[in-house]
Amino acid sequence: MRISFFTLQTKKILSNLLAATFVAATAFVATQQANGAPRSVNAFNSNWQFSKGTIETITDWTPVALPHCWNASDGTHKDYYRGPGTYVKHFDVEENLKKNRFFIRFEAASLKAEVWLNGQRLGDHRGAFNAFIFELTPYLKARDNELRVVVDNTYDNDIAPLEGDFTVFGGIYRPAALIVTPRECITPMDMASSGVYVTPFNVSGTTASIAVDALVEAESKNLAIKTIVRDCNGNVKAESRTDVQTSKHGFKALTDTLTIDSPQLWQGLDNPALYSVEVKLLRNGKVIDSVTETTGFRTVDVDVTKGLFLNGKAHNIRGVNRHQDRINMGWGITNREHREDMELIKEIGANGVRLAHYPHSKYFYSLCDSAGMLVWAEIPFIGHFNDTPEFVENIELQLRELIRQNYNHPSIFCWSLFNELGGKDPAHIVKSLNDIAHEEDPTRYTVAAPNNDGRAENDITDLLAFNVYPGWYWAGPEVMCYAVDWKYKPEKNQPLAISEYGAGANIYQHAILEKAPKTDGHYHPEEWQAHCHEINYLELDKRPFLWGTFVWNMFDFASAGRNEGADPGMNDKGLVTYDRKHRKDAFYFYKANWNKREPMVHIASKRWAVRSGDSHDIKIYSNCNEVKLTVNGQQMPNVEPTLATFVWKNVTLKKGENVIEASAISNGQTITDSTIITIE
Ligand code: GCB
Repeated sequence: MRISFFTLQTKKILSNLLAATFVAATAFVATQQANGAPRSVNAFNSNWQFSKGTIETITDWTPVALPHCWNASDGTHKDYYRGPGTYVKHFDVEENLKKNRFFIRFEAASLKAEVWLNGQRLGDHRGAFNAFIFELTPYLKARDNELRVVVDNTYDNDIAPLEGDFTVFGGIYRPAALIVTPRECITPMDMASSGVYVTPFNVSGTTASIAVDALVEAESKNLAIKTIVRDCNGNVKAESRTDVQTSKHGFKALTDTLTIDSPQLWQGLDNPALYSVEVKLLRNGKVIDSVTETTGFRTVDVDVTKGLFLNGKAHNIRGVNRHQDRINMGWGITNREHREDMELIKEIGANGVRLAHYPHSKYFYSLCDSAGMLVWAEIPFIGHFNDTPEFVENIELQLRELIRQNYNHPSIFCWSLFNELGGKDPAHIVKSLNDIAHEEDPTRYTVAAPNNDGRAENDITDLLAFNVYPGWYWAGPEVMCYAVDWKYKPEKNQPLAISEYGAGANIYQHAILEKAPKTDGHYHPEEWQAHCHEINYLELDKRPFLWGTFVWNMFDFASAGRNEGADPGMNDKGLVTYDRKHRKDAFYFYKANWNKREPMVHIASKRWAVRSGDSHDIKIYSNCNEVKLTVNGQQMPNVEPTLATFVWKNVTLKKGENVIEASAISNGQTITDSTIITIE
């Protein structure tokens, strides 16, 4: 009985969550127009003209749609185009120019952008990953407006990142929107955030409160907000109206507090319950604008010896890192590719994700909300830095933008301030970033990912994590035990995680090696990656004080400066290939360990179909208790697994074709896998 009730509930929640994802992703458009408020958000992605270069040099234009990335095909070449690119779009305006305000919001443009409307410079934005917005109203005409955006991904001393193991793709690579609001409105001008900040507090199974701040631009008296909190079925759970005015981020803020009885908690993968928070701006009691955001009720506590707790339950993160690029698309991916990535991350069974090394698309954070993934969000402060006011101002801006734009996502539990800093002492910059993160958001942890012990900047953040590669860049994979234990210093009261570990692999290269291949060489056999992860993970899993472990990386990614493995310009440490078509063996090792929902059996090294030698180990990953193996129809004696890995040692294979069949039974259902190994 209990089981079927739970299943029904889960199904219902899942289907509601799909709807919730849609609402979250299209919140501006779908919800704000539906309630009759005059705000509209209009996709502004079609009918752009593009050319590399600046207006003075351009002769030819190409029609493009956003998202657009000009390095889609050369992003893995070491001399990929880094320079300016110009976008122009002509448009008319249907709305009443006098009654409305008009804003252009870009979700990202790399690395910097300068925007003009009808020959008037509106401003610029520096940083490749956050959204930015400009008001068009003063220069807008009813007919034939020209919007021009000059984007430039040339290396810039003042803009982070100054280095990094990834291609800095160029273009307006995320969507754009034309936002039309009434003259008095909830402002979209607070660093391109929604203007509504929702802060859950006093969260427990019996009650939860939220503080709501709506930032408005309005001179009228008699302003108020009405806030309506709904569960994922659309049932109203709390409602309130207030005219309390304060100020926030330099804007007039209308603030309210609401309490929900018996909230469904946002409980990770098991039940990522979401709530919508609709904020209506009222003038003399009449609705003049509204914005809807998504929230979730949860507590995250991290203890230096016991690890991470979600709503009081032990919940150490078993996660992966993600980069945002894709073969033949670069950074110009659509929601379809975001969803495909999320499905793979769900399939492997991860319960958290480090969105490295920079702010990712808001849509992806929303997918994490509805999937129940705990998210590590990050700014691109990587490697070396310039201790100049311009650079420091830029990295501080990127942090504030990340936080304001993504403040309401329940999945995000920490803000990461740097990755592997080197050179001169950056501690004063990290200290200032840490203060900014706490000032912007006192409810979340700060974290960082260094790779060296003993540096002053490592002591600053609330949580700490290290990038470690035993079994790849140094030593054997079993040295993970020392790598972790040397770094674990409970007396410092700074809970520890492993933010990166991993090894490269090419699915067309196969061998059983005794030690790591030459990592900068051209031979990265798939079997070593799997072996390295098995041994690394064995050590990590023995250490419950680690609040998180994050595989580097879920997907292969472009790194134009590399030339190793079989593909130049690539980092091949992904568990899945760059085109997302092939799951490497190490993917199945984690799936067998983490994904308890989908019974599976996977024979490793299937792509190594033709081999020499008459005896081979046969390895199978499975989340079932028992796996049966037959070789050429003959059943092998059962073996005991270690971490969901079943190994039959030295199995004799005949010359020619050998039929290998594996099966397991889970809940009365038989799961099988098979392959043919040809011995030459
Ligand atoms: C690291 C870096 C990451 C690299 C990775 C690697 O420690 O943080 O950006 O891609 O190592 O593969 O070398």
